[in-house]
Amino acid sequence: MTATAPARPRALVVGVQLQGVDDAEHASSLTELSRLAKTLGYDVRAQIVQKRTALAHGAVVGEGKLEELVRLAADVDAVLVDHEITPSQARNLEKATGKEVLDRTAVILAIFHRHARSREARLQVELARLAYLAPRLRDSGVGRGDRQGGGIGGKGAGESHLELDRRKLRDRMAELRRELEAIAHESGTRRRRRAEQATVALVGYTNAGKSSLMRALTGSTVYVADQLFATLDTTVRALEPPTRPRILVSDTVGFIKKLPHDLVASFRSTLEEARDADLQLHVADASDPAFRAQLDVTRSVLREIGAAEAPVLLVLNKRDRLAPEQEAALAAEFPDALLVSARRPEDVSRLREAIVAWFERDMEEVELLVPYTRQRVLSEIHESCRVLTESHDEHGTLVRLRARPEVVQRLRGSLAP
Ligand SMILES: Nc1nc2c(ncn2[C@@H]2O[C@H](COP(=O)(O)OP(=O)(O)OP(=O)(O)O)[C@@H](O)[C@H]2O)c(=O)[nH]1
Ligand SMILES: [Mg+2]
Repeated sequence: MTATAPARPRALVVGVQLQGVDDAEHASSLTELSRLAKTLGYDVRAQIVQKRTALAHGAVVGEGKLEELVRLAADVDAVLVDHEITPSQARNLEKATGKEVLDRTAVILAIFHRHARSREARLQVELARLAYLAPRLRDSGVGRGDRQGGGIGGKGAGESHLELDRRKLRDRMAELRRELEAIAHESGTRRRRRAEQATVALVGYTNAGKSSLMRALTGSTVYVADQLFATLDTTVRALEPPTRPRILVSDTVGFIKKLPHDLVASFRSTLEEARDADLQLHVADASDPAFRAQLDVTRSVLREIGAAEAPVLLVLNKRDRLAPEQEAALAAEFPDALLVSARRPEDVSRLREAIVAWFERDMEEVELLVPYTRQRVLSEIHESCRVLTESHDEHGTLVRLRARPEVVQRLRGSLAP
């Protein structure tokens, strides 16, 4: 007999279409939850949609739908709801179906938990998970007495147990915040040291191709996968082939619709890389029919974290999947965007040139005399400027260079008598 791979857990995906949400938007949100489920390893067996005017207090779906849902849930291991649901709604659904119930936020948190690699990402995810858990703890007090053996203490003892849990949770969250602050302080220092350098941040919806472009632009080997939230950690690398001065590119976590607020909050320091960049490359998957809505989501998350001030270059990626007429239509609709494929080296060079040209526009061309007694400044110049010509006279080295205004200002300062 041949061994079979362990069966993947099966899931039922439940969509709730609220009034005012159109069919296309609802469908794309539901497809997205299925992809999130797949990323988490689920085999999505069925979908069910309930139209509602608003989410009722106790129940996620109406009574008629609930019957259908219970029937479909019999064949799966988990029920995934495309909405943030209340603890009591989750409990009611769990009771009715006898299956584990996860809402969209829980699914996203589980993916983040699985994909976090660096210490910072792990701490950030843990903090977000505890923040998600905290209000849910209150409601799950039922049955806690059992765990203390015999339930003799009854309700009162259960409550004190719950109090203890809550205090532990609060303490752990405070500890996590402290640790994250220390790390943020460190990376802030590192960022400030880079402040004078030209920096570009790749931002955009999850799966848009940020890491693929990062690889192509910098020759780095960051992780690329057809998964949602493949990247959680920020990577910074210099543009390749190297420019003078060098340009640093950073790749970071992507965004998604209905991104849990606590998750955004706990990833704030990771996202500061995007906030402080001189230029943001907003990458979108132009082959995804929902990419326009994804552009909006990314923009609003950037606003939320205060990172909407940086200049943006729109990069419409995956053009290899488009028909020529689709490409033409997009070029007309987004005249300022760069239409590329991370898989085409000629497109990557074009993108690289656009980045270099962008910084070039900003640069000043000046001539500086570096006295022979200050030759150390010369190596600084070679590090942070593009040297055009260099000649020597009796006073020192005369350098013609191009550099960013703040660099010129600093050099002038350090050359001042
Ligand atoms: N056809 C095609 N596929 C691409 C292109 N760019 C990226 N991909 C694929 O799209 C998927 C996602 O790419 P990533 O580079 O991991 O995307 P990302 O934006 O970093 O995603 P997250 O880290 O999850 O936010 C992978 O399967 C890539 O191979 C492209 O230009 N054309
Ligand atoms: Mg990535």
